[in-house]
Amino acid sequence: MQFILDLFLGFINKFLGQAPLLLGTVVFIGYLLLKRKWYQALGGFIKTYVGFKILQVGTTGLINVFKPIILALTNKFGITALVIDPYYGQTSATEMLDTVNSLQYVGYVMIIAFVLNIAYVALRKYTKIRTLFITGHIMYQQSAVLLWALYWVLEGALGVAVSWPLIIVSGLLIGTYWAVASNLIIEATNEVTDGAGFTVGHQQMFGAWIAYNIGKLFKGKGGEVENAKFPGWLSILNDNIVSNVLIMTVFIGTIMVILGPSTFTYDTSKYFFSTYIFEQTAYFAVYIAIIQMGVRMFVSELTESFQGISGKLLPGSVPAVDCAVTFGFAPNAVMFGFIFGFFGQMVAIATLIILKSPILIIAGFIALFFDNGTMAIFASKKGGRLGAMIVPFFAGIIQVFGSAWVLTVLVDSPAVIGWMGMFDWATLWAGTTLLTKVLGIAVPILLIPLMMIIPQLQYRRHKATYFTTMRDE
Ligand code: ASC
Repeated sequence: MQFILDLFLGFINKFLGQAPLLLGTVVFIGYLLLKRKWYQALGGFIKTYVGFKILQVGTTGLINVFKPIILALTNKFGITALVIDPYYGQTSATEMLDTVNSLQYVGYVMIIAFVLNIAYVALRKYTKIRTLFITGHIMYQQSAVLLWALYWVLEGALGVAVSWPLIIVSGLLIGTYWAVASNLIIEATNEVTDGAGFTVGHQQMFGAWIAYNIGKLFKGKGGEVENAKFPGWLSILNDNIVSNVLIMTVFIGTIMVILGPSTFTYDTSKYFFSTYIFEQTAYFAVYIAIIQMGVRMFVSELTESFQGISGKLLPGSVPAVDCAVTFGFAPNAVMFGFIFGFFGQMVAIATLIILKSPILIIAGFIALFFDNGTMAIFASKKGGRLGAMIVPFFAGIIQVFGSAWVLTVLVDSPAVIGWMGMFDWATLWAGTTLLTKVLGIAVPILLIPLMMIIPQLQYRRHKATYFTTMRDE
């Protein structure tokens, strides 16, 4: 009896308790349910496992280059510098959860959320939800960051693994957000994309909805966005690697210069201080590229096995996909978003420095480009150039202040190097985390039925055409 119990517990801890093995198993079972051959299922298992391991090489690397710089800054000036970028948020989350042997629960949160989203669509007569969130890397990222944030403010002091009630609440909450927010933005996305038949499933869905509605206020007042001319060199910012290195060189490079060469140990026979700085800042892009490669590898397996299943269950649901899919419809607006969001973030960061905030925010490429780019597209649909300038500018300010605020309660968790920074995360999720710290788990629990009111209100406004956006009806 004892032997069987040990075997069972061993399986739970050493197999299902290990994130890459757990996710690999999910993919394996998914493929078998889809009636793939056993060797294809095995291939999926291996790709998922290896992808996850590659991801971990990237997150460890990112922490290793960044932590010494933050520590030096803290020791010298008592300031903690943190980056607002999804991969820094994700890395903080997974590394922290790993210290309490809870990394695998991110997979559970994601599965609970996805199953809930499927159930909402299946029951659409009652829930009024038409959309299925399928942006896999964002699903993983958000599951990880929400679990970390709620765990840290509710249970972190105990130093033990994440509790089951919290895993379940986090899953139900994030799944409700995926469904409700992507459903909210369907009509606006249809307008922005000339009816391309998808909606946005990303990190600024409420932000894009707000941007679209604020844009209406400027209707007819601003010029056209798409006939604006930009200088050619701006196009280099479209490249992830180039922009990551440039932004980090500006921000981290400045910090390293202020700290001075004596703070760092490097081989002076091989480096000038400047080339050492450039190597360090280039490493940020290196590790982000590695993280993205790993995530893409396991997420593409997960989505294939998930989607096969959901596709069979839910023909015609509207897919919620990456915000970048909208960029082709308004490329100039994206540039407006990047530039004015950058100005907004600079104003906010300067304010933090002037006010001697103990938390210094470092701008990250993804929030600047993808978040503000998306909001500029939605704002400019009705609001033209004026919308595309004003909305991202204020969004930039909010991204910095909201993130700095939530980081005040997360900064003591081990391995923290940043927060998402994306609009919904600097507002809704920052607020949820802060309120949960004060009022407890009732906050995330109550948020679930509260969010479910939104699709009901939407449905009331145009009952006759509401479901015709579904592609099978
Ligand atoms: C994110 C994230 C990315 C980008 C990408 C934009 O939030 O994690 O990799 O935005 O989805 O296309």
